[in-house]
This record gives sequence, structure tokens and C-alpha cells, in this order.
Amino acid sequence: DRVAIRRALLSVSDKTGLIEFAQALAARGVELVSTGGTRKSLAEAGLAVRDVSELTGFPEIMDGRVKTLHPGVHGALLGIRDDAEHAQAMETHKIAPIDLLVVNLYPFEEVRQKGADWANTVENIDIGGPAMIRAAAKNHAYLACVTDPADYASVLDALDEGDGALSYEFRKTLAARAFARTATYDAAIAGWFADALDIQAPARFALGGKLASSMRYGENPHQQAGLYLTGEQRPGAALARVVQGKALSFNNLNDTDAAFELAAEFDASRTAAAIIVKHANPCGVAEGPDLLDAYRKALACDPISAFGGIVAFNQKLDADTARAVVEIFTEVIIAPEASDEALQVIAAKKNLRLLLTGAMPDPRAGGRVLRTIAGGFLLQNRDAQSVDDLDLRIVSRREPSAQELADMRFAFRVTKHVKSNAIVYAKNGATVGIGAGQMSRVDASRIAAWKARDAAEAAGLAEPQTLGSVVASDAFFPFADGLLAAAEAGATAVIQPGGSMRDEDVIKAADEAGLAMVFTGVRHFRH
Ligand code: 93A
Repeated sequence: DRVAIRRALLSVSDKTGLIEFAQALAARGVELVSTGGTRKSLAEAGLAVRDVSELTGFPEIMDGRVKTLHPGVHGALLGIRDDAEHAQAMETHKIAPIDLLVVNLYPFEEVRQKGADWANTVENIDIGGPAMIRAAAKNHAYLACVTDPADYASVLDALDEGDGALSYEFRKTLAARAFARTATYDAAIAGWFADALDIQAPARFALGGKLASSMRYGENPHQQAGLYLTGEQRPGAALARVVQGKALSFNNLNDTDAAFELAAEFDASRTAAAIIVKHANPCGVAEGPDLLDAYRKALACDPISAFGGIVAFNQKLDADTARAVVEIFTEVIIAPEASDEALQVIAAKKNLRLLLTGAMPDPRAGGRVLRTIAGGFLLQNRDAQSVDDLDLRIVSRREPSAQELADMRFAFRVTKHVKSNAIVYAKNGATVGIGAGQMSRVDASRIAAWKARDAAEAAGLAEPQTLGSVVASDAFFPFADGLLAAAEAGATAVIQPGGSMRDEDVIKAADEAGLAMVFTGVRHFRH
């Protein structure tokens, strides 16, 4: 699967490192072919280089707009070397194979940034370059394609390692980089047009995704919105089959995603889980022997907030659970599957959306999370950390009981999906108080306890459910106060990442209050 590099076609606008790279290639016996400006630079540096017009038998025309757009070039890039017909075509038309393509594109992004006039910016839309890059990247089984001067050194290293040849794995990596480059390049051009024409509707301007549906509006009625698919095959809100109900809104999809991703944290072969989400935060989460039990416990956490909520399950939805859900106004139900009887129960509620995904997503799988900021975007890996994989370190004098430990794991699992600062009280596999999205941790702690008191009152219970509960925090307690607020509310055990400068004070406070405490060593911020 190695490809010996004998001939390279170089065509670059950014000439950084070009001469050194070409010299190194020539020194390794690689024949150089090049386009006008690039050829001139190489020749001036004393390198033997052929003009691409020698390959095509056709001169560069139209001020360079057409220089490599020719079967002599594209046949060389696209020909399948071990296909008899392709080989015959190459021979008949005297097409010399190219083993290495080195291209970087007209500097459209820089020209756009400088605010050049319309005609000048348009002239900097590269056509031949992306065509060659895409051809070579498609045909990575037979050649390599370099699109970034930053990769020259690693290409030379790989060549030396491979004795003048490049491996399949390496060529595949280069192809991935190549397609990423043409994708961002075209996105920049599309973005420039959209800005220039003041096209605000995202539905008409894709950011590297494929438009799946336009929404009636975005987060608010005066905002336009669309759902785009990235190609990632992760079961969830974007790819689910919509069985019934009104059209999904932007907020529905966002909340449904939050609910289902949390449901996925519960291994369906081990336990049944129900999640109720409002405004992208869970307002009730529980696990149990079956979905009905889990749903009832989840609802009890905060029945007021659950009104108009999104409900997610990690197992096949059954009729009894469906009946319980439709008792209160619910916007969306999402589950991997549903029984025929459950489908009938839900069908009676015309507006209620039912989404079936066919499977649960893997909570440990990688993936990307994107957030836009003014002038750019932030990209990070998905938080794929599961509490099941962590070594929990007991730091208190008192050891937690088995029930406390189970509830601590449960609460920490939930906390990962609550906006920071997040505090979650849990008891017997159910949340009993959730404090989300607070600017101070102690406030999150107080709000969670206060909500638990409200829920107890509404249910006619004499005492709040936080009594005898455990408490989880998404990040370390910087001071003892948040922890003491939890103890005051009746929590007996604490799970938190640890790692504060004042850990010692916090541990001391836990010991004094008789709390059991474990450190996870992992934090779950969610901003
Ligand atoms: O004007 S193009 O779209 N038409 C082409 O046929 C073509 N072939 C290569 N631009 C084309 N290129 C681009 O020219 C390359 O992507 C590269 O950025 C640049 C190199 O030109 P030169 O070698 O003349 O400096």
C-alpha cells in the first residue's frame, strides 16, 4: 500500500517553505512539475522544473484562470493505476502520473479580510486549485496531496521513513486535511457572499453542514433558523425519526438533545432511566427497575417545572409509561423505540412529538462540540468522561455506605448535564433537588435545597427529600460554605471533583458535619 513518489505537481500561492521543500524533493529524485508563478520561483532557485503546459500540451490562458483545468492534469490525478482501462486511457492520451500534489489556494480569506473590492475578491476565488486538491484527495489510494506548508516537514520525514514512498495511512490523513481545507475555503466564500448580500437566514447559508430542515424561527420569533446535519452518525435529536406531532422548534431540538444525551449516560442493559428537561437543564432524573418507576420518580423532583417539558428514555417506551407521560402537558418524547401500544397512547395527543432514534448514543464516544462566538467559533471534544470509569477517592473520615455511593455516582452522572454552577441532590436513584446555571456555587446549592423543599410541600410530605440525600457538584467547592449549605439541607454525603486550594478546609468541614465525601478528580463544567 506504499506509493513511491516519482513525480510531484506543485502549484502554490503561499510560497512559504516552497524552495526548501522542492529542493528536498529533488534531492530524493522526485521530478518537479509546476504552474507559472510557482515554476518561476523554483527555476530562479536553480531547480530543474517542467511547466505543467508540457503535460497538457496546452498553454495557460485567460490570465491564469485556466492553467491546470485539463484532462492531462486531472487524468493524472484521478486515474486508477491498477485499472486496465484507466491505464490504457493514460497511455493513449500520454498522461504522465502524478504521485504527489502540492497545492495551496489563492488567498481568498486574506483578500476578503483586507476588504478588497468586489472584482478583486472574486478573482481570488480559486477554481483549479480546489479541483486538483479534491481529485488528488479522492484518489488517495494512489497519490498524496499536501495542502499546507506546515505539513512539508512531516512529508519529508515520512518519505525518508518509507524509503521514498508514502504509506496508505499517511495519504489518508493528508486527504482528510485536504477536504477540510476545501470545505473551509468554500465556507469562507459562501460566508462572504451571504454577508455582502445581507443574507441573514442561516437556512440559506450552511456553515459546513447540510440543511435538513428550516425551522419556523430560532430561539425567538424574530430569529431565523435551520437544522443542519454534520454527517456524524450519532443517534439523537437530529437524526431521529419523527413519528408524530407538531413541527419541532429550535428550542425543542436543543432541549431534546440535552435530554437524550443525559439518558444515554444510563446503560440500558443495567437500568431504566427517565429524564425531564426544561430549557436544556434536567428538572427531574431517575433510574429504576422499569421506565414507569423511573418516570414517576423523575417527575416528583420538580413537577411544576416538568410542565411543558421534554422527556427522554433510555429503553423502549411501553404503554404504561406513555400513559403516565401524557397525563401532564409534555412537548416532546424521545426514546430508542416504542411498543405498538405506546404508539397508540401517544397518537391520541396530536401535537405531542414522538422521536424514535433506533438506538442509544455511546456516552464514551468522541465527537465535536461547536459554539460560535463573535468573529469565530470554539470547537472542542465532547465530554466523553463517565463516572463509571473514575476512581472515586474517599477523603472524609466517614466511609460512605453502599447506598450513598450508588446515589453519589447517580448524582455525578446527572451533574455532567446540568449547566454550571451545578448542584444535584439525589436519593434512591432519583434527583430530589437540582440547582442549575448559577454564578455562585453556594447559590446553586441553596436553590437546589429550596426547590426540594417546594417539591416536598407540593407532595404533602412532612420533610424535604434532601434529608438523607447525597449531593454532587460539577466542580470543586472553593469554600466550605456550599458544602455546609448542603449539610444543612440534610445531605449526608458529597461527591465532587476536589482540587481546590482549600480542599483541606472543605474536608475538615465535611468531617465536622459527619459527611462522607469522595473526590472524582474530574470536573464537568457545562457553560
Ligand atoms: O485560476 S485558477 O482557478 N485556475 C487554474 O486552472 C488553476 N490551477 C492552479 N487557479 C489555479 N491554480 C492556483 O494557482 C493554485 O491553487 C495556486 O494557488 C495558484 C498557483 O499559481 P502560480 O503557480 O501561477 O503562482
